[in-house]
Amino acid sequence: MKTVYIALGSNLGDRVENLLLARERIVSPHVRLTRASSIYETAPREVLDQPWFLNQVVAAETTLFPRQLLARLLRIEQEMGRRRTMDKGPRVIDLDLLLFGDTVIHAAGLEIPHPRMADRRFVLEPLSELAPALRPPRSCHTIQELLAHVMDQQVRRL
Ligand code: PH2
Ligand code: MG
Ligand code: MG
Repeated sequence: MKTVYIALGSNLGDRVENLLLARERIVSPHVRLTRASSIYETAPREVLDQPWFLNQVVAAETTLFPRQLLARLLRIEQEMGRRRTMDKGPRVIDLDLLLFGDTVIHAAGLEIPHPRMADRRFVLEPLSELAPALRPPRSCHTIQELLAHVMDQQVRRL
């Protein structure tokens, strides 16, 4: 059994409903959601010319392997109508695997810890609600410490 953290994001359609539906779908006999952060409205990063996002982070316990959980998340994105058109562009739902216990993976299509999480307040702010003192594997900083460096990015708690 591993403790994992998953980031949810949506900036198209009914964003609150999309997060809710995704959380419901993540749950299975092999994935138990244990905690959910608040929902944050966040300014788009990287691709700036797109609607504001709602972002949230959930903690889960799973017996799945990382690849199995990733496949499950990608499938939920597809079933919820996500079409991959523009990289980092607008989407109904985005489900990113942030951390998988102490596991480190650098493979095509799967990097854990998530390679950009440390630069993103829209991830660190909700994650810090659940695990402020957590130190990602191979990082010398806690989530709370990482968050202190990205406070210029615009987010507001719903
Ligand atoms: N996701 C991205 C790119 N930019 N910006 C915000 N605020 N929230 C996101 O979830 C997000 C983003 C690519 O996954
Ligand atoms: Mg993403
Ligand atoms: Mg993604």
